[in-house]
Amino acid sequence: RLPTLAIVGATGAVGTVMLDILSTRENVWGEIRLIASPRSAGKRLTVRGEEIEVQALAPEVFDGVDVAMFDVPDEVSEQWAPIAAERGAVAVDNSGAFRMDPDVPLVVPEVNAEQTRNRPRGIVSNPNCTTLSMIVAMGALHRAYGLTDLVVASYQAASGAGQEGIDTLHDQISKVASDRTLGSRAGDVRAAAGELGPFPAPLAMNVVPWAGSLKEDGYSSEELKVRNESRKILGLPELRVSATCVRVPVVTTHALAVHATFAQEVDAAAAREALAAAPGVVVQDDPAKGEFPTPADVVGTDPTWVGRIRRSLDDPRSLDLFLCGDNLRKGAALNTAQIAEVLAEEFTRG
Ligand code: 11C
Repeated sequence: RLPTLAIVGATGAVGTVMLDILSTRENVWGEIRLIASPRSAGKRLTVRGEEIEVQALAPEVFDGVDVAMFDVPDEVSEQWAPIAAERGAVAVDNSGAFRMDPDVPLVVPEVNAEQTRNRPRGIVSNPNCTTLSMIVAMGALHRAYGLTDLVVASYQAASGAGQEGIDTLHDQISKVASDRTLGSRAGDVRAAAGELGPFPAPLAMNVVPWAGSLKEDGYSSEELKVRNESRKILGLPELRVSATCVRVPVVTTHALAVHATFAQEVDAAAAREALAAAPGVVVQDDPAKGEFPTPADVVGTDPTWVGRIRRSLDDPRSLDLFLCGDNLRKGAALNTAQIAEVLAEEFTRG
């Protein structure tokens, strides 16, 4: 029997990408159930070429389910992932609710797939999209050289803030697009852009050095997630991480500028080779030809793209690089699907 899968949050921004991903990857699933809030129940959505009616979230929908994916806000996961686990499913959760729980593995299959088996609560967590947009490449470099320090600046897309983020960016762009005087006086973009939506400042014609909520010492929740999750996934509890998370006017695909320091000296050409050989990583690094990854070229693809790979001029143990990853695919739905496939194989093989 092929395992039964439930997708909770099937109608959201990540859920929509999940249906596309499940329709294009090798099929390892028997029944697929689509679950959402009562507001969306009754809608019909297509997955694997088959129309399925969305059911309202309730304990019974998990009966007989082997794997339940959650693409919902933290508080919904917090309440419902344990209910799915009680009913016998393994929950694969894409929220921040359980990531740092010592009894919940935080899994990126290219880096630590073996952790999937270590799930005393019946829950496996999927990392934050910003961490995920660099961690496959950083895992490959860590295996080659032994990572000790990470300094990260993110350039995060609006869709990290969900459909509301996407809609806000498009609305603002249409409001500012026709006025060619904008951008020359403080406040003129803010006055023209209209509603801020989920962002604390206008995103059109701007960059905003903020994502998430305010935490201790002035850091944002997003910056602490990059630090804590990188440590947990790489198994490096002492890794020194410094992150500044910034929102940019891109719809989808997060980018990151990374300064990584290692236990041993590094060589840019060898690092390029190690990255090119790593599953899930593509190197695009020929600046003389204008070749480097950009969100506009990467969106809709699965791998982590890496370019601008340089050995630091001031430290032979450090590399500077620029990475791009689709935050809704590898950053969310694809990684969740990959974790679920590891579980499906476990159930099918026994
Ligand atoms: C953003 N990375 O771009 C966030 C969204 O912990 O899963 C995902 C938040 C999370 O705003």
